[in-house]
Amino acid sequence: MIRKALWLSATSAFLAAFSLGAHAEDRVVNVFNWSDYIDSSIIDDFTKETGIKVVYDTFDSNEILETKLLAGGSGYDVVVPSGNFLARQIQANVFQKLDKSKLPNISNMWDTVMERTAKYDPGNEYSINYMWGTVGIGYNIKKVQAALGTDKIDSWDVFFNPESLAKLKDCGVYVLDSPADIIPAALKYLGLDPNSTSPDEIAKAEETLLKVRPYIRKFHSSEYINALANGDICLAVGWSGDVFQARNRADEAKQGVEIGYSVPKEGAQMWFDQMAIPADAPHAAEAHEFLNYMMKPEVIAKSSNYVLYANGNKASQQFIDKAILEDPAIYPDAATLQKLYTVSPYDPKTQRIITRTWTKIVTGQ
Ligand code: N2P
Repeated sequence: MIRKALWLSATSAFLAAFSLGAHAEDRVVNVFNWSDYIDSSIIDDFTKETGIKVVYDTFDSNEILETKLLAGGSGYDVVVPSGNFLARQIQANVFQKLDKSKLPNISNMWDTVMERTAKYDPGNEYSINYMWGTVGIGYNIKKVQAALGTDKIDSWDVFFNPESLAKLKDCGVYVLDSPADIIPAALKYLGLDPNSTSPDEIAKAEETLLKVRPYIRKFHSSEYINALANGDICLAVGWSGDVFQARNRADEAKQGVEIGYSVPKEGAQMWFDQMAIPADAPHAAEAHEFLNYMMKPEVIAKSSNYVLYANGNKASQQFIDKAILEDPAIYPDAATLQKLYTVSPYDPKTQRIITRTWTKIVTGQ
């Protein structure tokens, strides 16, 4: 009897020690972020510094992220929706309020950006800005020159005018598979409100896109980086930093491919990608540590230097490469800011129209 009790207590001591050890090793944070959106050394450094393992997974569409979040039980601890999607996800109780006492580095954030993101997340209670950028036109300078007789692209007309896009068909055109990015651009091109919820106006955007549809090779939201860099396509409607990454990859490959990026004069969308913690995150404490780490000025500057997007951290600017900080297509100057608009979340009825419209455009019927 005594021997058995001794054995039992030894076993439970062993189990306790073991589970303690396992617990320490077990510290994990599951991060779901956009593709081509981080310098991976940041992840390694975070693990070295905190002992928290990062399981890092990527997506290239707000719709994919939203489907997972609304289903619940995604297992993710940190996700990065764009502001217009975040806003309605907050309404749907998808996120937990951030515990600001665990986020002292929030003092490094930039009030100008926080004022803008408060439009989606009032008081910035649920989210922290990761990066922000624009939707514009990435292009192969030489191929566009050869096809159009000019390499000066400053208007959406190059894309939305069927006569112009027809000339680029053979060298290849890719477009973001993202209705909330492309339909507002079409509305803006037509001189309409990019936030229009009028079915008639959305129908006009649809008509405009269907006219250029025959000249679009692919709708995809991440493949255009390599396609531009390799010279496989001559134009992509895409996100600013992705186009700049394509430019850098092309420069490194030294095959003579030169990539340009245009913020069209009619206006371009400015978006904000926000880090947030799902309400049912299994590792909320680790998620807060991750967010706080990402708000270290040197860390987030390293990310911007790599992904070529501006971030919402004011204190990081002293660590950002001068060429990036002074590039108005990345950190917009007053003249560029004038051209930028933001989008609001779609209400459920408009969302249904947008989804239907987008299916027609992508399938071309
Ligand atoms: C990263 C693209 C993120 C911008 N590749 C879209 N919000």
